[in-house]
Amino acid sequence: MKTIITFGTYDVFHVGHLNLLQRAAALGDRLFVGVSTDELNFSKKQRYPIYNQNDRMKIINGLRYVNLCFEEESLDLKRHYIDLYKADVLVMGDDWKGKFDEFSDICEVVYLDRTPSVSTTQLIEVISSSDQ
Ligand code: C2G
Repeated sequence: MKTIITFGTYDVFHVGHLNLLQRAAALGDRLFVGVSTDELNFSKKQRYPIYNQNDRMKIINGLRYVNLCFEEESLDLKRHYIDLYKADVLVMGDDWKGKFDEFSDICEVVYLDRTPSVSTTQLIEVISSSDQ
């Protein structure tokens, strides 16, 4: 049984997120997803996500590619989560390229190409400007 683990915020869920999760799931037998908490986002960006963590987790949990979804409470706990869930492969989008190579002593680390031309930040800008 090959377990894949990945992490993200998945705010204003879009096709780039789905592509990443679909391709991550295809690398193994089951996919576990750490969804960053609202507090973790606030501490990183000084703002809360548009969708709260319960809704973001509900969306991720509802996807056919995802077998388990858990709260990522701190960016510094990745090693702990990889151990806890006995993950064989850590997958991240290539905006994180090289950032998680330190975990290659306990699992395989794979960076997948991001989907071009779609991002939560850009969606928020488009939606808020069409509001005026
Ligand atoms: N992604 C992608 N293509 C896009 C946008 C995002 O492949 N156009 C991927 C990202 O590379 C990431 C995943 O979708 O692997 C989730 O993206 P974010 O929600 O932006 O995650 P992020 O805030 O970068 O993760 O420990 C990491 C943290 O949880 C933060």
